[in-house]
Amino acid sequence: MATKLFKNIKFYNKIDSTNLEAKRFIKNGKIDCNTVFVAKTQTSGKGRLNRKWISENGGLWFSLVFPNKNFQSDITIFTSVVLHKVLKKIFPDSILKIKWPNDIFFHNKKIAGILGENSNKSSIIGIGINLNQKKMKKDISEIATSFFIEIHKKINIKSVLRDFLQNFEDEFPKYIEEEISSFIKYFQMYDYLLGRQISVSIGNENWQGKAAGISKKGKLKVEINRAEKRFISVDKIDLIW
Ligand code: BT5
Repeated sequence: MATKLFKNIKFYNKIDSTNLEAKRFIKNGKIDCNTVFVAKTQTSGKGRLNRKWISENGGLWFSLVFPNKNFQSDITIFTSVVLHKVLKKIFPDSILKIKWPNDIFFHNKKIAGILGENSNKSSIIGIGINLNQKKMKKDISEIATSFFIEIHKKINIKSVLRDFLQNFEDEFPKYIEEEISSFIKYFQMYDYLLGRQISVSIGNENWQGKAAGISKKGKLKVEINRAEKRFISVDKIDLIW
């Protein structure tokens, strides 16, 4: 399972959160190469802004850890492009879109999410994919789905991880050399928000307008009263139906 880029893979049956475990390893100086932490279940999975990430058996929950490396926030966009490519290859007929900056959507439901964090001069990219769960927990069943729910096929979780790590490794040099600009075209083909009326929130502030794609630097473009506003990171994006 290890690759040239990810030399060390650590498996857990149950852990609070693979991102938290990665942070503990970094803090204690126990990591000296790029490492992947994978868990079958997480008891305290994290979303962005400390939101809860439900991580039951059947999903793929893992974190990529790059010691002594600080990525920019567009690493989550790069990761969502890689993840989309991998999932699209495995499920060629499914309608998968990327919701800026860190979600994969199946029709109108979230099927995967990404959490990028910098900690102690290191980078952690946490990835959660709903694969074989037969149903989603009640509190997220309206907004989330799994591949099993959608296509009624059991998926080999380890082979999804293997594919993902290999694809990440293959595309990574391009990201390092050219940053996110060379992935914009791909992103735009599968942009979930493009052309939709959206509401963007940061803290107590809120903007409403039409999603107009992403910039060369990976910022979200929103058309508000005929002017364009660009966002580098936001707390929440909702569709206005
Ligand atoms: C994310 O946050 O989408 C980032 C998710 C990252 C999870 C991975 S799993 C491995 C690693 N270890 C961790 O502890 N985390 C990472 P955000 O955009 O803030 O979305 C969070 C929101 O998604 C929640 O508030 C729920 O509404 C919804 N949600 C929770 N669990 C979900 C699930 N399993 N599938 C889809 N949506 C979910």
